[in-house]
Amino acid sequence: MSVVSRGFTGRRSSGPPGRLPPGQYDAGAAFPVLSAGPVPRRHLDAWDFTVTGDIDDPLSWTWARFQQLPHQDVTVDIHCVTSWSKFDTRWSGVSVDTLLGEVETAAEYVVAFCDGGYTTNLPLEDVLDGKAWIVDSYDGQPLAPEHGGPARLLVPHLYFWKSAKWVRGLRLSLADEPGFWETFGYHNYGDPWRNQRYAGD
Ligand SMILES: Nc1nc2c(c(=O)[nH]1)N[C@H]1C(S)=C(S)[C@@H](COP(=O)(O)O)O[C@H]1N2
Ligand SMILES: [Mo]
Repeated sequence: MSVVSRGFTGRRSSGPPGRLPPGQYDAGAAFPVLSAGPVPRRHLDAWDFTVTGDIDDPLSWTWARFQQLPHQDVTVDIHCVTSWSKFDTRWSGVSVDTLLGEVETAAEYVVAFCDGGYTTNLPLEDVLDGKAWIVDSYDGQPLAPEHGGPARLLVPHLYFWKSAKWVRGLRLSLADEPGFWETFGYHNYGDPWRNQRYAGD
């Protein structure tokens, strides 16, 4: 139920109440594509996913092995810093908990790295406890290349630039190292509910 009329609030308040972070609008059925460069194409035979950095023995999964890992269906809202949000996006993928389950590390941060060179940094705890996935399917279909296929990171509680497309691994580190957009003035953490768009927000 809404007390203010649609005409007064406009598109920014469309969608279920309480689901739109400050300054965001509901993109509805649209799913914009935002990429800093061309779409990298990698044959699945040449794909692997690696956990490296502060870890005694780096871990690596081929595409075939990755497919054998338990997948979860995830339905979440996503929030891009350019101000569109999208409700109830449906993904399937492997929880980062599954990938890091056996890992012993003193690291407190991770950097996601990708084909094409994109990186983004996150506190380790923000990719654990059911908060992040490596997804390889969207809306029941293999993840499209423009949206990060064959696989991307999905971290829905942070702005969508943290959800690295074409992801190839996570580097565990003791120190926080800003990634691509974080180096260019975007917020280091990026909580949409706290409007953390740019450094200093
Ligand atoms: N590798 C890579 N991942 C990326 C990006 C990128 O340019 N390269 N853009 C980020 C940004 S700013 C956003 S908003 C989302 C966009 O994802 P989409 O194109 O599937 O909507 O991907 C994020 N992940
Ligand atoms: Mo973005």
